[in-house]
Amino acid sequence: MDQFILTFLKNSSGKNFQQLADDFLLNYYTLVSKEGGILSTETLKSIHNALREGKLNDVVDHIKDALAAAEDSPLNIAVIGESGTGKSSFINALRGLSHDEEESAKVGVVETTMNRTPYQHPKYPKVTFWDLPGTGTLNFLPETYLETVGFSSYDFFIIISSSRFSLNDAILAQKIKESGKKFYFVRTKVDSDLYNEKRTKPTSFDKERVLQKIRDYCLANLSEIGVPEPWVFLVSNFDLDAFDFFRLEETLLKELPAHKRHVFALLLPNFSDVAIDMKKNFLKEMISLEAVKLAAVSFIPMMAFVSGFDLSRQEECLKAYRSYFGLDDKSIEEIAEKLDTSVQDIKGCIKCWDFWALVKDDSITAKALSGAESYCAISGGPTSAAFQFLKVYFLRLKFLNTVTEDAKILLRKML
Ligand SMILES: Nc1nc2c(ncn2[C@@H]2O[C@H](COP(=O)(O)OP(=O)(O)O)[C@@H](O)[C@H]2O)c(=O)[nH]1
Ligand SMILES: [Mg+2]
Repeated sequence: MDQFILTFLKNSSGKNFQQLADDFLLNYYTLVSKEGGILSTETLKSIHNALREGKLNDVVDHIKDALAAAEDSPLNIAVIGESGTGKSSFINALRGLSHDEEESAKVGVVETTMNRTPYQHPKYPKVTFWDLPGTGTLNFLPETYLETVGFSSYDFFIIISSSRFSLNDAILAQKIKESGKKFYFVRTKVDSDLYNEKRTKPTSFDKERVLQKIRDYCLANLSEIGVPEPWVFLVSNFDLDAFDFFRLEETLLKELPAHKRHVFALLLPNFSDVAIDMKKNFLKEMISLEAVKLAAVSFIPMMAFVSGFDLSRQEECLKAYRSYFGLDDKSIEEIAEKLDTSVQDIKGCIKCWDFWALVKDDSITAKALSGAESYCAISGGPTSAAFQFLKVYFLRLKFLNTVTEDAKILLRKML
């Protein structure tokens, strides 16, 4: 998006809005991954139209609304399954918590409650996982189950089993579908199936064949009980990087409404380079859209542009990025403990803790200055405002790149 923003700034009067609008679309598509970004097709169309017609006020409003919706959307995820299937473990894995942490869902506890239990995400209070009782109880009444658990409040449902899915699961899936919501089948404990298979058939053991067998079995089981075109994801709650966990995340991202994708992407655990990059893409999109918005604002008379380069806000931003990628104080302490080394040692291998080194990067200043100069040569506006805005933009991209590179470094150390 860099080039688009600089070009946008360069052509003030005599702007070719048609060209800008088309370039915006092209740039946007290269920015977001195939799962889509935070702009819905309709919003994207509205921004494109507003740009084409040179209605910069509308461009600003559409982007502002989209950014606010992405940041403020609550997400409620329902997890249904019998006791013992790995629901609590699955919820903890998604919340990035190990089982022994205080806020984690208790693992290995046989539930007696018929009620739903909420688990808030420790970093994103708008995200709640709901542990819902399984369908295997005598009290399960498909007609009233969804009403009882308050189905309308969930964004989607995950139905978990560590063996066969039951007829009740199929009935429930059908009801969920009728209510217009999405459901996904997750088959847990795949690691232990592999382990058992290897122990019993050490010579003929073939990992891929065993996985295929489990997958085929689940699909046959689901279609036998009447779920049309079932989707099932094989996971191990102990090893998210293995099996279908990432595919599950990609699918959920793709199927969520655009404004909910950002918060879902942020909560994804950093278990692999691709998972880190996926999260990074969403943050990059936020930075870029904010910059496009400000570029548009800069051409609107009387509209407040940027008010100085606020260091403490940049520091807050870096801190937030560190937290998103598990590089905050608490996480670093945990990593140091796991690796049996000191916090200092860990911080010494990464760059994202040196705020001043990042802020003082001369290449950022040079890029911002050159962009601002060409803007001001044409618009006659104050160089300083454009410079500050571009500096923040390039700096945030730099923060993001640094934090994600660091996250990958530590991930490799942990493996
Ligand atoms: N091998 C393996 N064990 C798991 C997995 N998920 C959960 N478990 C174990 O299964 C047991 C029940 O897990 P829990 O999360 O309490 O299930 P819940 O009753 O459905 O909440 C515990 O001993 C977990 O450690 C998994 O993916 N693989
Ligand atoms: Mg449980």
